[in-house]
Amino acid sequence: MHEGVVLKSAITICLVPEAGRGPFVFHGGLEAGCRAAADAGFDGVELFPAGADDVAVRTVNPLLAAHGLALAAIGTGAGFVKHGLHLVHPDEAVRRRAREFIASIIEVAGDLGAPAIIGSMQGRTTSEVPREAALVMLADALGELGDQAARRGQPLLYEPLNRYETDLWNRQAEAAAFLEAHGLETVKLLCDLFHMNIEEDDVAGGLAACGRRVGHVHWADSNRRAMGFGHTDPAAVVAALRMIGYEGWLSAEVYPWPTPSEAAGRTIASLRRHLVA
Ligand code: LER
Ligand code: MN
Repeated sequence: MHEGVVLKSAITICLVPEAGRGPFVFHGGLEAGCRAAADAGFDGVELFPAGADDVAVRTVNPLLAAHGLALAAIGTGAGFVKHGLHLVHPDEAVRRRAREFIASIIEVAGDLGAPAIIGSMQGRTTSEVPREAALVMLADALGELGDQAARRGQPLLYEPLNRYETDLWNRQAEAAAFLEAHGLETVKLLCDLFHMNIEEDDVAGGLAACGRRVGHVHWADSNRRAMGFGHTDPAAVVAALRMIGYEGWLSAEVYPWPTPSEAAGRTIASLRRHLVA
């Protein structure tokens, strides 16, 4: 869909009933999601599975091949949504299970040639684990899990979230500086335009400031609807991504509003308009 450019289009498929109201376009199973993604013209899909043992993940390859799709990334957030796990939890046993949950998805994702995402699994501070201690835990976990991902030939994607979802890192450049300071070379940033609209002074400027650290983009408008239904300026975003030489996915992590197919169509329309020079 975008000859001559190296940005690729993806759309989200959620396989977790507990996240049925989450910002994912397709919720009706893997097969239907892949078919709809291909019909709408996407290059790939991003999956939000129940875990590494989710049978859908184990059987995704033939479906991808049948529909001419690639796998963009796999989310790990079901560990938080379904099991209450996160990486800075006060209970050491819960933190360990959080790492194990993510590690198992990194392995499956590695088999499938895709990166894993740490978004809500980063967690947030508590009275028992204040921010300074939480950041030590986060750096340690990102180091170990990032090295595991690198052994599978993939980056680990770390996603700053808006202030209502985490108080660890909300802004891209600050997260990039944290990764630099800890020598976390195997970790890349997932820049979600919805979170950035809340937290950054300037969305395009926030992307430009992160340069080679940008590893994945969630292509969402300011209101978490498909690009074109809010007030983000996609042209400025694409210009910033081209300026830093980003070569990767623009993945629609948006509400299925007003319908999944209209969200998909609006997303593809925004990409065609801004990616094809
Ligand atoms: C995950 O990619 C994300 O952006 C979160 O806001 C979902 O809760
Ligand atoms: Mn996101």
